[in-house]
Amino acid sequence: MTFELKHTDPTTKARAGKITTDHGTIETPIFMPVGTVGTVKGVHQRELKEDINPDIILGNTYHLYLRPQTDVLEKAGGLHKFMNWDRNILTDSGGYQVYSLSANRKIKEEGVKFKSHIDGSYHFFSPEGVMEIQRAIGADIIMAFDECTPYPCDYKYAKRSMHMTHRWLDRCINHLEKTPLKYDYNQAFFPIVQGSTYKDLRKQSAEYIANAGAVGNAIGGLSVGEPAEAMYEMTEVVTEILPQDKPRYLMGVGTPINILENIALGVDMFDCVMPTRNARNGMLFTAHGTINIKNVKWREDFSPIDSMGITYVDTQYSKAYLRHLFTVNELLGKQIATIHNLGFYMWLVREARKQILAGTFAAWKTKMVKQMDNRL
Ligand code: PRF
Repeated sequence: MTFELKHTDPTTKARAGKITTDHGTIETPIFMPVGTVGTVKGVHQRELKEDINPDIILGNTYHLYLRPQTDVLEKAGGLHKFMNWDRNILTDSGGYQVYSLSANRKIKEEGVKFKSHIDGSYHFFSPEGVMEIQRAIGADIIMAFDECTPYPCDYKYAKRSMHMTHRWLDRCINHLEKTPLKYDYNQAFFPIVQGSTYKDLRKQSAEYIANAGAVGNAIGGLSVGEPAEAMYEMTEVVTEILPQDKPRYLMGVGTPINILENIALGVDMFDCVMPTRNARNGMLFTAHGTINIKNVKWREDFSPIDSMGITYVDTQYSKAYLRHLFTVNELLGKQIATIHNLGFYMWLVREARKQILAGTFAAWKTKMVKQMDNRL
């Protein structure tokens, strides 16, 4: 994997770059649609490629390990072949998904014992095991096994957890060196900064992660309930330390506004379930704010879903029709809303890139943040 920094914004810390892997190029800043179990929910691979057109999507080790299970993915020749997706894939390590199980897991130095959310069976994830699973899934970018601390988190726990995440990182790196690639393309490995909302811990963690000398770095443990200001403050501390010449991935973030603010702080990669999950609940993101399409106010609004027309659904269907589909709980409603939201998120990061390259990012960001902070 290579990363080429094309331009850094003179007034903010926003960057435009280009990642190249064996599955193609990724223009940054980028948003990665979430395809947890090997599908971006409700979207055909053909629509994903032709209408939404992301350079990279995300999968989850935790879910894929439980179903269809690692051996099936290996027999298929990896996740790309299994799901018929020939562009980039990144897999999260399971560190966050296991943490979300709260009552059903036990974290120890050796690893995490957890109870499956599917059948209640017990499983164990270690840094070593997770590297092997990610080799078998075969994503282009694979993530370190970490502990994502909750918010709030007391200082003592955050510090202890951060040090364990660092020790787990060393174990991931050692084990990866001994674990050969399974397919005929390379895999890049990203370590993850933790440290909760404590500046000194974030600084320490960023230094440790930078020292690992990986081809890209991630920031975890944010967007877990802390105020947005705390998130931005932590991102800023970390991006000051992480190397300039490597991509930076802020995990699980966020709203369109969060994304623009973090791009301004020097983040290059994002993923979040928000555009897809909220779409299935009838929430639409637009350049002028959010829409609850289930609201009665759209009952007789025959105007297009979004006059910007980023994806074909925006102009092919009216708000009244989409509201109707949600009212009668038709599958197509969720599909249309998902394509719309992903189209909008992709537009947002592509437009951010254009504005960075044109030197107009700061003013555009201010305008967009104000504009998107509305309920229509
Ligand atoms: N760690 C991992 N995945 C993640 C996170 C993390 O801290 C987050 C936090 N927002 C989202 N996804 N491994």
